[in-house]
Amino acid sequence: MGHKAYFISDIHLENMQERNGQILLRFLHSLTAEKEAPDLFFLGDIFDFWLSGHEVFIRKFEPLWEPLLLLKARGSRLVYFEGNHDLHLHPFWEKKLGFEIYEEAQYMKIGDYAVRLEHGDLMNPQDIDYLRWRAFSRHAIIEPWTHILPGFFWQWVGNKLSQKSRKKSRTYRSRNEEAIREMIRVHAQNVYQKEPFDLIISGHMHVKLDETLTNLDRPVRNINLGSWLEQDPPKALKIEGSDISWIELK
Ligand SMILES: [Mn+2]
Repeated sequence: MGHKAYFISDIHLENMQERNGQILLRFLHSLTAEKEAPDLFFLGDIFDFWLSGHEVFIRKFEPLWEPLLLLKARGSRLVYFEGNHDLHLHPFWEKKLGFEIYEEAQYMKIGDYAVRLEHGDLMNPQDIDYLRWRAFSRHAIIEPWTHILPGFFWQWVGNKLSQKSRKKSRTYRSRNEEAIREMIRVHAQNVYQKEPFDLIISGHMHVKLDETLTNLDRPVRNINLGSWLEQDPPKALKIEGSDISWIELK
């Protein structure tokens, strides 16, 4: 079979000691042991908070760098779509680890498929508060301050923000799972009309979804990766040639 690519998102990792930190580390080490180095796609919100290239984050998640550097050295393509909890990643993730960084949706040929990839934080046009925060945090005037102001300050801001959003979104999700699925579906159909694809992969919504849309001019696979916070065991998506499958991680 062909070259392999793996996709994960929405781990919302707070430190390396928690269960998902250990699972992520084991997963990365297992990839370094594969015969042909696979490609790896992070679809955002891997960390509960990461901003710029501050030491405080680099030190906190230090065990991850060895397997990632090894993958890069072995020829893996490493791709990171920024989420709403991990942003302005260039200083460390691009410069030190060799990731390609994207802030917006991209189209890529992966395996046998034309794939649209995105974090998914623009799927809900009604989320006005979030869209304002996105515009603010990505504003050209604000961005330099994310690099200049010290990391411990941003870590404090990040903790405050994610406590708030976690509480709000957990209740919201449990009450609205079917509505969220419909939102992911409607988004896929809308963006398909602008530029078609065989497969769309998103994260952010924390509702795992894998379905085929049959109301477009070809069958289109619509996947949301869900979140490791709500999966036991957590899963990674794998594409190899024409094969699309889920891998359980332990
Ligand atoms: Mn998100």
